[in-house]
Amino acid sequence: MDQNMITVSKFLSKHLRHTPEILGLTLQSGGWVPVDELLAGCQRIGFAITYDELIECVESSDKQRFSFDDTGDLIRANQGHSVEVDLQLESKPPPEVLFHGTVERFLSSILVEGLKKGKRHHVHLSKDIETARKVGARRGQPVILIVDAAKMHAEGFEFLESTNGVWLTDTVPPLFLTLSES
Ligand code: HQG
Repeated sequence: MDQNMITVSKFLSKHLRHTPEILGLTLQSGGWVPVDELLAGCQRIGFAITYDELIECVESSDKQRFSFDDTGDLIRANQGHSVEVDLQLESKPPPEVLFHGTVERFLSSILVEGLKKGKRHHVHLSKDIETARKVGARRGQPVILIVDAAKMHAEGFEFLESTNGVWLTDTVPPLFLTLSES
C-alpha cells in the first residue's frame, strides 16, 4: 500500500469501526453501509475519496480490512469495531492452537486476568505466529502467547472467524495461555 492508501485505510477504519456518525452513517446489520453514502459523507467532511480510490484501498489492504457485498453497493469493515454491530459471523470450531501478539508490559496483567477484549467486541487471535508477531510489534518488541484453542472449545468457549481470517472470542482465561519461547 502506498502512503495515500495507508491514509485512506486509516480513515475508513476509524469511521467504519468507531465513528460512522461523523460521516452521517449508521451501520446496518452486518456492519454494512451504502458506498454512495460513504463517499458523500467523506466529501462532506473534507476528505473526498474517489470510487476508484475506495476500490484500490479495499483490494490493497494488507489485512483485508474491508469488503464489498455481492452487489458492490455496500461496504464494511471486516472486524475491529467498537460501535455496536452484529457481524453475523457463525460460531465455529477453531484450529488447535491460536496466537496472540502483545508486549512485555501487558504480560503480568494478562497472565493473571487472561486476555480481555477491552474496547473491542472480542479478543483478537491470529492463526499463525508471524501475524501475531506483527500485531504485537505495533506496540513494541512483540511477545507471543500460544492459546490452547482446542481445549477452550472443548470446554464450551465460542469462537468466530472474521472474513479476513482473524479469530475472535470473548475472553481467554490464563490457564489456556502459554508464553512462546520464540
Ligand atoms: C492487551 C489490529 C493487559 C492485548 C491488529 C493488546 C489486530 C491486555 C491490547 C487487531 C489484557 C489491546 C487487534 C489484560 C489484553 N491486561 N493488557 N488482561 N488483555 N491486553 O488493539 O489484539 O490494524 O484492542 O495484548 O492487527 O492488539 O486495526 O487488540 O496488546 O488484528 O486492522 O491489550 O487490531 O488490526 O489492543 O489488535 P487491541 P490487538 P487493524
